[in-house]
Amino acid sequence: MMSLLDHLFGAIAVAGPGDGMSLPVRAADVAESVDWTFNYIFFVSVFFFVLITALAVIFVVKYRYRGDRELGDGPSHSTALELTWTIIPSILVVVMFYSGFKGFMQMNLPQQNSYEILVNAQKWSWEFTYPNGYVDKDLHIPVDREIRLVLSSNDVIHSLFIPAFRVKKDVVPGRYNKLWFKATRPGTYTLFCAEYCGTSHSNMLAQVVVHPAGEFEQWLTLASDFIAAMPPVEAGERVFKTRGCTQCHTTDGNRGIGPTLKDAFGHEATMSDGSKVVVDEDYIRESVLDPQAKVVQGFEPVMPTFQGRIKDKEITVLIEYIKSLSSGSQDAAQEGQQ
Ligand code: HEC
Ligand SMILES: [Cu+2]
Repeated sequence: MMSLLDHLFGAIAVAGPGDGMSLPVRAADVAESVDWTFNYIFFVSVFFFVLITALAVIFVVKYRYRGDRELGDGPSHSTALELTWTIIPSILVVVMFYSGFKGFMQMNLPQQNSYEILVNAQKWSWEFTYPNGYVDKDLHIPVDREIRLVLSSNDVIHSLFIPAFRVKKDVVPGRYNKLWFKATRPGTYTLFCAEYCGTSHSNMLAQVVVHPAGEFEQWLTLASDFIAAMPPVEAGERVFKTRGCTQCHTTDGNRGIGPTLKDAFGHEATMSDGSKVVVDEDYIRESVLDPQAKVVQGFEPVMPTFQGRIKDKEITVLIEYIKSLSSGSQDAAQEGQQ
């Protein structure tokens, strides 16, 4: 019983994380007005549901058929009653409209001086490009600052949904949708794709990391320099993860949407036309920039091109990482050098 009540009244919980079961934590400025509107509509609906159902039951019992009786003249008209049931619901729905419209405008009117991050969606990962050109698979933002996301898609319609911020926007190929919000609570939240977009739709997740005041710039500087700061294999692993390669390629020998990259380097792969190719530096580079040039036998040509979206030095460390996944990778590496 307690948990049922929790569930019902979770909707009106005002305070911090874990307080309400029905609605997630509120972590952005627009969340409050969204929740207010939601709760208002919810409780108005509950009130009328209970009232109307109860009256219906009472009337069914009270005025049930009890044999033929003389029916007197019932009341025909009551101005007071009709005014009441017209005016009160009108006020209730006008309040609904007002609060909904206010929240809508808050979300959709451009804000000044916002921090802009480009978002690119593709089957089945997200890419966030920061003003300095750094690209990450997760969304990092500073707290208490207006953020403007510019959304584009490489393939089908996706939808960017951050429940904790109460924002959701379609990501449509061929146009740029925009989204504004201001995060109010540092922490880590989940970003979902909310538009069914194919096989791995349910894995199309990203983290939203809201950095406390002052820490965001630090994070961005560190993150942007990682290739210089890390050994190539580690940097490559990071590129592999942040660029969404893991959505389709495993490194443990299991087949994914694409072939596993374990032991791929230095070995022969068979293409869809029957030809054989040795996986070396140039082949990996070509696979990343022009994946459809050679398609591995037994796989669909679904790998997106990274042409124009990945820097040469990122490809270089990626190659080092893929090399490190092969046993005897040293020999293979040397072969590749010749
Ligand atoms: C949407 C799924 C998908 C993503 C994302 C993806 N790939 Fe692929 N990849 C494939 C498929 C499918 C193939 C096999 C068909 C082909 O060759 O195009 C493939 C083939 C390859 C090959 C050739 C493998 C072999 O054994 O011959 C390499 C190398 C490769 N991908 C590297 C990458 C890298 C690096 C990334 C990230 C930058 C990446 N892929 C991202 C699906 C994907
Ligand atoms: Cu999607």
